[in-house]
Amino acid sequence: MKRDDKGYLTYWNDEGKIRVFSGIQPSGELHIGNLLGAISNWVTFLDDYECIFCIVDHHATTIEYDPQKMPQWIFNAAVANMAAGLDPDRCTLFVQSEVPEHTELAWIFNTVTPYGDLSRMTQFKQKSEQYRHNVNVGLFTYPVLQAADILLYKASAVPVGEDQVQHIELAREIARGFNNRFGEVFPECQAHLTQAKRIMGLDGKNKMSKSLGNAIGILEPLESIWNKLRPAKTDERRQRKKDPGNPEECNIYTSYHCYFSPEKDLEWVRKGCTQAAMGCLECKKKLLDNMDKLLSPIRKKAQKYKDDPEFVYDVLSTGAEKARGIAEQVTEEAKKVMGLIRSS
Ligand code: AQP
Repeated sequence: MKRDDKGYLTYWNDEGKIRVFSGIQPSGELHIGNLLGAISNWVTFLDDYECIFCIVDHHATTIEYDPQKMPQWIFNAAVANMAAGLDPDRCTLFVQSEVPEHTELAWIFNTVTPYGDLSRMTQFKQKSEQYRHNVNVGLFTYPVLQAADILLYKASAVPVGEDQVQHIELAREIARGFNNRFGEVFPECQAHLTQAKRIMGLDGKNKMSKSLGNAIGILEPLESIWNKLRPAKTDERRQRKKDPGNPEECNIYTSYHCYFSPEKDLEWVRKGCTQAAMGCLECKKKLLDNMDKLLSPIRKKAQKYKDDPEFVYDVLSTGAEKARGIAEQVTEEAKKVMGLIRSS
């Protein structure tokens, strides 16, 4: 390990590549926020980095869920990730609970994480409000497990959406805490954001989230997307068709940017909206067309994977085996410096 040009302790593998790690929860159908804020960004790392991506099922159990549905969510998450461009030949894709070292390292990190740091985490505050009837310890220590997920692979680069930046900063502090106390084992990981770092939900108020009922699924049929988009909130000034609106304050217009809409479409909305020359429904229909251009190739690819579940499970097993190979070595290294394994 050595310091990068920004001064962060960084790990390069034997081929001189930086390791990338990121995870996604199988807590429901993956949505456009996950696609544009995370997966599309992950794909850009495939060629130049050693990439490890994980379906983090232990994280998804920190909220109430239906155990009957979990296997399907996990399968669907794998399908959506691969269909969105995570080529299994160019990355490691696996399920977190198939590599037990994640939870072992999380316990180790619990002992070097200050309680005060964890209680400052915004996501914990939000989730403990959202799930008042089930504020479990796992929800509180979620960022410690996340630090273990990343550092178990000595990953230095972590592509995430904006909501996760605070957790990645904490993971870096945990690495420093461990290294200072026991010796240099873990890199100082850094978050890498996409342009679409916070996709808003259809309510126009909150970030798009699986659990807030404001999301559009990556694999959702077009008709169902339209049923959600049609009543979605627009700029309040455009309550009546003849009132001019302010596109910059409209969630529908700002969403246009996310679907790689051509400049001519943006211009069409700006003009039509400010001059009250078109209705919100017309604007939403064009948005639906643009969404379909982005999503229909992904849906087609996903169908192929759904028709071949054996292939999907094979990718996940191979991924878990590869991940375990690294995870076992790094855990052993950490335990040795902690005096938990005799160093021969
Ligand atoms: N709306 C979003 N905009 C941009 N990025 C997003 N991400 C999630 N929502 C948005 C990014 O997707 C990655 C995986 O997220 P996750 O599924 O593990 O957890 P999450 O952020 O908690 O997603 P949800 O949908 O909000 O899940 P629930 O409702 O179950 O809590 C992360 O990199 C995240 O930043």
